[in-house]
Amino acid sequence: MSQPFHVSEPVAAALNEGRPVVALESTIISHGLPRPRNFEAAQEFEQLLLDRGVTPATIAVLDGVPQVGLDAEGVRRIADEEMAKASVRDLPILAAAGASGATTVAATAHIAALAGVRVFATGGLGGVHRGASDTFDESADLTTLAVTPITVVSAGVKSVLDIAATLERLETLSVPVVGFGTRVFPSFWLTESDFDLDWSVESADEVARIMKSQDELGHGQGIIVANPIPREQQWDPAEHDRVLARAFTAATEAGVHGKAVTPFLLSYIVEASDGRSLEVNLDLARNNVKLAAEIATAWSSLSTR
Ligand code: PSU
Ligand code: MN
Repeated sequence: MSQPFHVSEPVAAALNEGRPVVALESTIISHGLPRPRNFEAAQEFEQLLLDRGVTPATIAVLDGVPQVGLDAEGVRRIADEEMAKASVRDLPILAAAGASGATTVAATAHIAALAGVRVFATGGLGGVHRGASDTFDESADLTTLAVTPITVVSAGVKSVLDIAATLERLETLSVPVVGFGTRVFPSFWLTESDFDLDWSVESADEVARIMKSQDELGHGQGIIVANPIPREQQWDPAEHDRVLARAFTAATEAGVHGKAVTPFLLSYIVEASDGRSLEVNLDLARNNVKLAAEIATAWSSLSTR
């Protein structure tokens, strides 16, 4: 029977030979970054991996088929076309309709795991939104990582979220969270949040060993590696706080809800900061891609030994 998803030739070869592969999401390209920087970013993230001997597997649904690894035309499509923001629940609907979608962290993780990809780099995970006790708005990124064996490198979660509630939910869902070189959970544009982590790791090898132990002892959940942006690259905290306060007011006034909330806040914040938040967003994403390359390389040596 043919597979319900398509694995590109370079990704299939790398997986077969046990060489390192890193998954990349497409919602950040399609709905998280403005054009034309989004296209440059998508190409750059892939190139950062290639430069490190790692095969990129950018994931998206094109014409109904989940793709694991895009060719140049596929990368152009996720950057240029208007396509749906697709979480896990949207996948069968897009497939049946033959429609395209940019995959969130949740959908990317799900498809990557189906194909056997074990490491994934993103900017920031989704999480529990502020006010969730009224709106119930919690990203499916969290519940998906509870049942999906993939290691996600992320600069924590966006400070527009309720970080404390997000960490509590990850505890309930039994998703391990380790800080890379830190015991303080990062907050996306900022190196630190107000919240501490129980565990930190100092090397990519250590992450690979946790992955191996989890395969033996875990219940098939993911692992979050929280990778803070270096302090000298973080956004100015005072401007960050000012702009976020305005973004919340704007979102309330515009009445946005559901899956439109995250793209609305991100694009508002880019505009209101004159693009300064965008530069930090790109820096932290590059930083995560580079660390994911190291982890995938360590994983490939450990698992083929
Ligand atoms: N964080 C970013 N940029 C993004 C996202 C997160 O810095 O574009 C995207 C990711 O794809 C994540 C999604 O999975 O937002 C979460 O959306 P929601 O809150 O609707 O689940
Ligand atoms: Mn939501």
